[in-house]
Amino acid sequence: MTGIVTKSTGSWYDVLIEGKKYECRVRGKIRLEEIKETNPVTVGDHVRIEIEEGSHAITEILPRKNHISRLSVKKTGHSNILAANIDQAILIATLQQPRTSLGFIDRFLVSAEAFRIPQILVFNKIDLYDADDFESVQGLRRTYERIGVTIYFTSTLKNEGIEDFKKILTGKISLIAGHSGVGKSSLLNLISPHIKQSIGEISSFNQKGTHTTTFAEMFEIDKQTFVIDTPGIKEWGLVDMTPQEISDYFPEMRELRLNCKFGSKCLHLREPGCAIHLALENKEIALSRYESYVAMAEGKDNRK
Ligand SMILES: Nc1nc2c(ncn2[C@@H]2O[C@H](COP(=O)(O)OP(=O)(O)OP(=O)(O)O)[C@@H](O)[C@H]2O)c(=O)[nH]1
Ligand SMILES: [Mg+2]
Ligand SMILES: [Zn+2]
Repeated sequence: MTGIVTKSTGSWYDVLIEGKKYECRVRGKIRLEEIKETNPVTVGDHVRIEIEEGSHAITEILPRKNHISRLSVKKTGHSNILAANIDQAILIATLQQPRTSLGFIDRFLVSAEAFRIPQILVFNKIDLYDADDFESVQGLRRTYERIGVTIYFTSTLKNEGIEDFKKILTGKISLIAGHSGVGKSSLLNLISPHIKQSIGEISSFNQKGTHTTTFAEMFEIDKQTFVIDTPGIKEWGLVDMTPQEISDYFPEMRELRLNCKFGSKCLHLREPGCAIHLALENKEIALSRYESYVAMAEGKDNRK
């Protein structure tokens, strides 16, 4: 039998087969294309399961069409896969409680762009934004819409933007990710009566979330529509990528770098008159995006 992993706890997994869920363990050694990861089986994986002595075991992971992963914080050199076989990657961000940094956003987008997974950015908690935040948000909208990222604004408290958010999910498998406390579970609870995720507190000490969702889980909204709620992420480390690969995953650099007079070896860091520098001067590339590129290409520890 083959099915789809809908929940992963690290020790057991829920596998959905024709509308029925089976609790499974992983048997023996599973072979994978990537060797270095902390979680070999992830939500969204298509797997083969067998029944052994009355219990169910995952015996094979079928090839993935894509996956989204980051560098593991706990184990150096290993990556942690958030989900596999998704149609779109949705980052829930906010400018308040807790603020999401542009570096974090850009590393998430690059990780999705590596597999050409469409990206959506949702700024939640707009009820908490002040005038400066709304001004920033206009700038962010220009920066991200220009590179093909769809951007939405929501408030679960005031029930704003929720209908539009719901529409973008229709007919797709969506990964929902972001820092702890940005409101991922709150948003999902609002869009479907079947989803009843626990909602956490924001710590009054540091205005951050308290890691309420502990396991990634996929929910069915209707026959064609699935969402994956994930635990809050503290840091997003890029998995191994060369500067050339990174610039390929910045859509605004992808074409330009082919015209760079320094050729395909150019890192676009300090080379005078390089095509990327010229585009930056002409404001065709946003400064914050270029800064994110530089931090990634130089491999700076800049994960937050
Ligand atoms: N003011 C305001 N608070 C919100 C909004 N959305 C969520 N919150 C609050 O933010 C806190 C965290 O919400 P959760 O939905 O648990 O956040 P999460 O992203 O799922 O967090 P983790 O599961 O820890 O990763 C709760 O106190 C929510 O009530 C919003 O739009 N406005
Ligand atoms: Mg949650
Ligand atoms: Zn260049």
